[in-house]
Amino acid sequence: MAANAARRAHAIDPVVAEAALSGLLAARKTLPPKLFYDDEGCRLFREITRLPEYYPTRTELALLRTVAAEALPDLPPGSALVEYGGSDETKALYVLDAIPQLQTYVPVDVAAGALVQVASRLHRSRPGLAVYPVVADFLEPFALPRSVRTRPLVGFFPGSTIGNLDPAHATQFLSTARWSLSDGPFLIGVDLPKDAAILLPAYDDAQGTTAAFNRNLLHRLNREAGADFDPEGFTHRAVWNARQSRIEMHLVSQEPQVVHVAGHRISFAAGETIHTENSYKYGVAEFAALAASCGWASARVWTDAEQLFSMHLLSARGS
Ligand code: AVJ
Repeated sequence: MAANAARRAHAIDPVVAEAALSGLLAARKTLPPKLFYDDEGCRLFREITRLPEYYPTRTELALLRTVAAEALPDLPPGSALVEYGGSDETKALYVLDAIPQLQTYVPVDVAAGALVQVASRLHRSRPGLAVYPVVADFLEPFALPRSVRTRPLVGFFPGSTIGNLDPAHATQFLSTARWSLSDGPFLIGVDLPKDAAILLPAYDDAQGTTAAFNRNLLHRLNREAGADFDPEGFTHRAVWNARQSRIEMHLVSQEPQVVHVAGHRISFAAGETIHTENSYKYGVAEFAALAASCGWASARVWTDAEQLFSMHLLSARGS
């Protein structure tokens, strides 16, 4: 039994190892942000959303009250809400509770454990709601359950998660989503560019929760990818890259060190970084132009009074 337990503790998840290695073996080291969201990462992210410095979640929630009441008055009954990255139903409930034509909810996420919890919570709190969780990387094309495919669909992508994609991949995502949603309307939350004095603390909070969230990547690779990182040998760094209108997160190696990941030897110079996340910020006109290049019209846009965050209602052009 002890031997089994030991073997389990060192088991390598090939999907995680492969996702990590493709970035760590490159000349400029990166890790994909989707690796943030294991159980501990999801917990730390929820903690981030409650930080005083992290304005996006609370601003978007306030915005959603208005958006949900105004956005989709003519939606046909029997429509389904498809949420990209639906590992937490809080935001979707604003929409579902305000729009009675939506009796079906399809959260799509890679975090299978979180989806199980979403489904069981909703089963208790909204017994009339049909929930069809889909475990998938929503950046790739995925199949919707048969019983959902025939319904009118509404897309929902809150949180400015689209900011994780560089503009080329965002374009690809928006084009694919138009097809997955069969040209149904798409509500999407987009963080706005703003003063670095607001942006930087949001990604480098006083409590160190964002630093812990960033470092959890290394703990996760130790747990799941046969790695031997010393997570304390790396520090969290957030940078506002104004030219590319994005926040970057990095893990900075504090000294020269050698790390092993799934049998590969990876060496770090002192000060060398692993680039772990981009969070692109788009102005209203800028995002409307990006959407337009993918066949979407920004039919309506809501922003808060301080111009911190935006929500676009996209509708397929020519439909
Ligand atoms: C979930 C991608 C929208 O970019 O603000 C929060 C993730 N990273 N703090 C963001 C995140 C650091 C978040 N998104």
